[in-house]
Amino acid sequence: MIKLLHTGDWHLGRSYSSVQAENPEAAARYSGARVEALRNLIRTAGTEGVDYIVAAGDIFDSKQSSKDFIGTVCGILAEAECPVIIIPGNHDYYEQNDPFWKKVKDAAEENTVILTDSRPFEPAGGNAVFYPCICHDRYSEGNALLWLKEFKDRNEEKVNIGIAHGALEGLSFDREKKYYYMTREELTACSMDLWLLGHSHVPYPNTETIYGEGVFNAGTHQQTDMADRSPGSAFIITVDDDKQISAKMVMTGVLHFRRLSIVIGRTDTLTDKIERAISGINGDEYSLRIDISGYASPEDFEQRQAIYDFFSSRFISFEVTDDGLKKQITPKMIDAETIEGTLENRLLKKYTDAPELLELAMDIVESCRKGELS
Ligand SMILES: [Mn+2]
Repeated sequence: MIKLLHTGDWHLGRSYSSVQAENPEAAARYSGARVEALRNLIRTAGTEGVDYIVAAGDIFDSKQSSKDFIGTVCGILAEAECPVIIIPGNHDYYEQNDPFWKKVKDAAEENTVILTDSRPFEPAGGNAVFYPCICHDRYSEGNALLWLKEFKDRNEEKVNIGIAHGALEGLSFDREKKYYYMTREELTACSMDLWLLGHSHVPYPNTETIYGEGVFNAGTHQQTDMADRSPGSAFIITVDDDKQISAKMVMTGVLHFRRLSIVIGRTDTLTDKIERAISGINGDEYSLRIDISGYASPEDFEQRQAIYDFFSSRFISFEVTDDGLKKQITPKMIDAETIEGTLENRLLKKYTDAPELLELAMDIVESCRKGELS
């Protein structure tokens, strides 16, 4: 039996430059979270007692990382009680005599195995053989599986595990097929017992019923940004002596991004409605984007920025989009626009419970006055 932790897409050193200008504090937290989540992951591997940690590429966000930062990362990996097996991805791809990866290899401790050649790696005393498929560029229309398809010398006594980085058919959005695109058919053709992939930040599979197929995409260990729907996780995968596969997901992320959408009704106050939507969400760990629509009271509508600002300090980041929020039309406003007791005044007041109809009715009244209605 072997038990391993499958991870990838750490994107360490990601600078969040687009957040930097607006909110430098948040940018620093996002960058730091990727490192913190890695510490978390190493601890989890220890608790689970895995035989290996396998990271399927995009360890570093770019090949610009400083020597100091590389040292920090290698120090964290050295804390693991088992071998950490790493392959480059398309962000940190491997070139011939690569100076960046040389720096990483120099800084790495003994337990860290950096595979940069497409050839089998058989850890001594273990029950597994790893077959890394290496990215040599940022983009590639062909994937890196070719050598393995042609490879004849599999070790049938052991568990054969393929490791690759690229877009998996049906999971990654790669319409132009330029990110080492891999079909399931191609993976199957390599006759591996298990495939450990990286690239898409979303983990796959997401249900226990398909774990047995043996194709996994790790997903990122720390949710990347608002556009990323992944939970920040890793897989603990067990292959028993009959090569039966079982797996579970473990959570490793330390920060989260969440989108909420709320609709303000006629009797709601903006503050209460937001308060209710965010209740139970720990602001120290969350960046929120709230989409607000509906009808706010005139007071709330005028004060809305101050209301948002009041909440904003409670979260790492708090963004609001309220293009769909409108100012409610009140009886007072109807009386200001029309003469009390007239037909139009009475008509409009009939709709005060239905802001959408009232808005329409108001438009009609205005159009009639201007003689625009035809
Ligand atoms: Mn990638």
